[in-house]
Amino acid sequence: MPSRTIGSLCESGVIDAALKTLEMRGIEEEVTSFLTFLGAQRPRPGSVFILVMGLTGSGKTSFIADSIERQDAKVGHELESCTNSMAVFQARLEERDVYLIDTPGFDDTKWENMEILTAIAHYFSVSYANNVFINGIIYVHRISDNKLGGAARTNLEMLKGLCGRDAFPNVSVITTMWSPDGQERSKQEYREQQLKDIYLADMVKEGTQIVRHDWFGTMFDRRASAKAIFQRFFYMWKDDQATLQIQHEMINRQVSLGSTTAGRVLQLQMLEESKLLEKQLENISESRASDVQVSNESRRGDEILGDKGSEVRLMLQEHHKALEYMRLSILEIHRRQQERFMAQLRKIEDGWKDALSAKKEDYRLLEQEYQRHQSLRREETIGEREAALEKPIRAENERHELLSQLQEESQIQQLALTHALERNDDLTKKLEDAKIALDKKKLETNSKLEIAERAKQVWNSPLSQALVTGGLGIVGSAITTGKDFLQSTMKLLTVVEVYCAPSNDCGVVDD
Ligand SMILES: Nc1nc2c(ncn2[C@@H]2O[C@H](COP(=O)(O)OP(=O)(O)OP(=O)(O)O)[C@@H](O)[C@H]2O)c(=O)[nH]1
Ligand SMILES: [Mg+2]
Repeated sequence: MPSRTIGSLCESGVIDAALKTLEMRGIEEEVTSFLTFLGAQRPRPGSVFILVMGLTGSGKTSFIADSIERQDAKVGHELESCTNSMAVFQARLEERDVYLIDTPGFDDTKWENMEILTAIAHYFSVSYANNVFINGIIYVHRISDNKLGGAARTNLEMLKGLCGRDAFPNVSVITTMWSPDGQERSKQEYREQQLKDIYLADMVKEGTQIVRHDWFGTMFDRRASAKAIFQRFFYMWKDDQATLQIQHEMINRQVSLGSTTAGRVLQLQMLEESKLLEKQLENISESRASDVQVSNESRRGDEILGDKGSEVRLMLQEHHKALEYMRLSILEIHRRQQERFMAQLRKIEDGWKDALSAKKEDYRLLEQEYQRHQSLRREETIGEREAALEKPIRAENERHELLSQLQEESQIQQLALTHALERNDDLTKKLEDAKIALDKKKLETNSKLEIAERAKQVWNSPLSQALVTGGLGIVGSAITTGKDFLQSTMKLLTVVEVYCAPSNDCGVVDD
């Protein structure tokens, strides 16, 4: 397989798909854990259930993730919209299944608190009704908060109302976000003391423990601290069971949510807030009525007041709706929660289906693109192959042409060579003939020279002197006419030979 870059993996969606698979596995696991917590799926014997509560941002999820080494506990997904942001994480410890139930924190907006309380009351009641018992409760408290007011106070009140006195020994308050040293730490230590002595005094008296999640430096230190705290409580709680007050009230006593201790705390706060909202609305109306001057400025002010009035009215409506909800029995809450759960699930399912259709369309387009690319590639390949085939053919043809040219040239050269050879033969023959002729000539000349030499000797001999007179005329005329000396000499010799014929040496020399 060819190596692929991260970039190409991202583009092809491989990483996306892998992450989605992990997320799906996470969702599947979380649903299973959630169902086990509700008792819809039987927990294994010895399973330990721990409820984790605390203000938003106090460090609940981080603590869960660190204490059971489940960093994926931080992954939030769509399912939380079904479970009102409640999530259950499972781990194995000492050969037991441990379930940590992460809950949303109560805050300043009371009608939202109502939703949170309804969800907690509902799920914990269902769980209890199905014989699933809570072993321990961890309450995470941010020690860095300046004062214990507003949402922090509501949270503590709700904690007490939900757990009840009987469950106080099973509660551990974990303080987070400690400063390492200095003045801030002194203030935090003072706040911790206040918690023990004032705000949580009743709980501490009943056995609630307050511990510091006091770590500085690395993530490793943070995890080590969380693990140590968690293990300490795990050994304390693993064989203990606590019935939360809200469970007892809603299941055993079958009271409405508004009649539970936690419900009453919230109801009281909501009524107080409703009164404040009504007062605000009254003030707004009065301000608008007294504003008689019709100027641009006052008109703008009136608009603002009108907007504020609508906002307050809407909040009041939510409050009344929430207070209405308080009167519902657990069965009615259960029915409504179930409806809500199913509606959310359908929404998620629709979202997933839409996403699937979009993915299918993506895939179809991709497939189309791929096919188009393949056919192009095929055409290209054929073209390339043809070109590849054409190349040697062309080369072969060129070679062929060159060969014929060479052959032609070679034939011409051969012919020329043959001609040349023939000519050469001719010339050789001619040369030989010439040579023979030359040799002959040489011989002739030599012999003639010899004769001439001899003639000279004869000329110089005393006898020839005697003959000079007779022959002188001939030699003289030869010289004067410029004729070949040899010819003259020959003639002369002929004369001499005539005279010398009887004896070759004529005996003249000897004489
Ligand atoms: N300094 C410090 N930061 C912490 C500590 N515990 C958690 N945090 C940080 O606080 C922030 C909130 O932590 P979470 O664990 O998400 O808080 P939470 O209570 O689950 O918040 P919600 O889910 O919104 O209710 C994160 O950025 C954490 O990293 C701690 O002990 N010290
Ligand atoms: Mg959280």
